[in-house]
Amino acid sequence: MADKYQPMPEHKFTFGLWTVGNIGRDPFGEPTREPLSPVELVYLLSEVGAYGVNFHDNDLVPIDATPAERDKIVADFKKALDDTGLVVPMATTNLFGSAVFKDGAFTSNDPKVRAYAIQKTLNAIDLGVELGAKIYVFWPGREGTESDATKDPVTAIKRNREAMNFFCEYVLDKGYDLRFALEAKPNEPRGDIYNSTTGHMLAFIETLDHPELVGVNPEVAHEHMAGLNFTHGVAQALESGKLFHIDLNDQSFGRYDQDFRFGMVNIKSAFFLVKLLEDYGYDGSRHFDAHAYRTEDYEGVKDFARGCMRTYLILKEKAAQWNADKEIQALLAEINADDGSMDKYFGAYSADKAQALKAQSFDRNALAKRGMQYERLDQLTVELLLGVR
Ligand code: GCO
Ligand code: MN
Ligand code: MN
Repeated sequence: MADKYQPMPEHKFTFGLWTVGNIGRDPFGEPTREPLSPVELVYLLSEVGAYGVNFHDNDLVPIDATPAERDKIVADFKKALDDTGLVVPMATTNLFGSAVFKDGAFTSNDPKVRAYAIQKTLNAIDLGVELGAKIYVFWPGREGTESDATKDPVTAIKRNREAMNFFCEYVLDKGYDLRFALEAKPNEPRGDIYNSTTGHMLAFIETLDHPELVGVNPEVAHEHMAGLNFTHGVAQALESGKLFHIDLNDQSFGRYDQDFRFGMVNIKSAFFLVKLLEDYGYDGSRHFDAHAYRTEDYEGVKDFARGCMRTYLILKEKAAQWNADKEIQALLAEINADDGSMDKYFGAYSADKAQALKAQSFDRNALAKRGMQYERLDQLTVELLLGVR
């Protein structure tokens, strides 16, 4: 559809090789699509108008590839990037697929597995940097337990920290222009995963040796799986300068990990998310970590990818419309009315200020009587989203 909702490079829409390359396998059924090669996926992404492509080390280079095979694969991939103009803004490590990671990677109880996981990540960082990645994601998919009899959670935190500190030093030592983004998920594939929400990750980052190199990669589905308000988590990351990357998709509350097309389930929460990102000038990738329904062929995969970007752009337009809507803005001005009489009590603490505030009298009952008009405001928002404003 040639209209104003066409993806452009400045929108920074990216997809993982594993997203459009998802072959429709689920725990109950066999794949429904033939695999495409990384090069074919680059051309598919170029056709739908994506800006960039991200990958796990083994999405691109099979885990058992020889060095010569690796070099050939990387060369072919680079050629496809050159041909299409696609870039690689982010890379990551697969620390969950191989059976060796059945008890986790950096938090595994087996020191040889922990060392192997660190080695694998060092190589994967080199690969990502070679292809131009500036953001490196850590998703602790297997860093968790089914039973807490099996692993000490404090030890797990320490192992995780030690690994992250090691990678920060590695990047500094190598002079790489690379920052890390930690992605939380509450469960799946482990019964419970450590650092289960974006909030946990933000707190963990502050305990690292180089917190300035590390931010977060929040994902819609993961916070919704935990029953949380995703926009609030993203706002916390953004406000503290830690929103390095974002995984957009959709998910019904209380379900398994669905990875649906962005905006497919909850348009209103997707709207407030897009509005937040656009209002506050988030300038990182808009990465879609989702996949097409298992019912689709590759034409359906393209419909899926186009749909993610198109919905984002429509919601971006709706956010601008909301910000320009006179009735909504007048209502907001009324809701936030401020005669300045309380200014003297806000801001930095002083003993005099505290003293004065304690002496101020408030008519609590009168204050409580004020109607906030939020019903009207939300209804106006719903009508705008439904296209009748
Ligand atoms: C999931 C995760 C992953 C990660 C990916 C990049 O639920 O499986 O979202 O898709 O985002 O491994 O680190
Ligand atoms: Mn996910
Ligand atoms: Mn993700």
